[in-house]
Amino acid sequence: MSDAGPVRRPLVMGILNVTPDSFSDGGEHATTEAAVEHGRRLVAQGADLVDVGGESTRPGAARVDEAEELRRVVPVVEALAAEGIKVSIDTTRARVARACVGVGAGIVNDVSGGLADPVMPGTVASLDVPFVVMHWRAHSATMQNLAEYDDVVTDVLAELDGRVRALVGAGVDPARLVLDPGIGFSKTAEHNWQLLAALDRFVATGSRVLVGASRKRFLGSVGRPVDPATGEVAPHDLRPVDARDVATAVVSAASMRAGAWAVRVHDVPATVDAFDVTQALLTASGAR
Ligand code: PMM
Repeated sequence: MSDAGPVRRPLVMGILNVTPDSFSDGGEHATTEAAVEHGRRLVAQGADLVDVGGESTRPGAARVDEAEELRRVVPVVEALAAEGIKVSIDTTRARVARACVGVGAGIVNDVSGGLADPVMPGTVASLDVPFVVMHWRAHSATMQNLAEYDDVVTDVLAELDGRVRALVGAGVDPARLVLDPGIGFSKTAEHNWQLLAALDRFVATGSRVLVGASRKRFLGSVGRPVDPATGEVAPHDLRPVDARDVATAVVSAASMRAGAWAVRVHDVPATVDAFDVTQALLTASGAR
């Protein structure tokens, strides 16, 4: 046994999507209440922070307008923050980021890394909160047409480095930046696996690293029969979305071993379990 101290566990970021398909039964107030209640549950289950988002980024998804996004997320962020819960706001819009930080959000999580809204870099500089810079090439409607790389790990690292330079140039403190390889965004399943296998290269940049693989499609195709005609798993053969949490937890364990700062997940208990097991193993092996 070593006395080097406890193994570092990544933070657990619980996902709270405030979109009509997630909490849609009642009117506006009922939706807000249900979302806040779900946020509380995520924290009770072990989430360190709750990531509130009002716009779906599923491949092919259409955009929502800004007023609607604000209407969805601001009351939820405000209510959770008022209870002392740490909240990040998942948005590509500077005005949404500013409004949510104004009511208590402590992190801005931008899947476009500040590319989608030209005002975002300057806004983040003035808000002075941590900013998640995810690798992104285009909005959801077209992003899967852009899944082409010479070497996905090298290319994603280089494109993220470009974003970091632009953000720092706009006045953002580099210590505030968190890098995210953007699993599932303009990526094939093979690209996602290559990125996950190379997380240590992202960690080696010295920045904090966030991993968001939870329930994504590539986890639905693991171990499923490949259609010989297309070389892919047919949509009806994919593991259903709610049956991808064990696979997600395995990715969480791998992310911990690679030194990730945080993982973004829907099912918090499975990831907490995965971290407990990984911690026990690493402690027994004397690794830190
Ligand atoms: N993925 C989604 C949404 N937001 N944010 C970060 N930083 N990283 C991600 O991988 C990410 C994200 C899409 O997933 P969802 O629709 O299941 O929330």
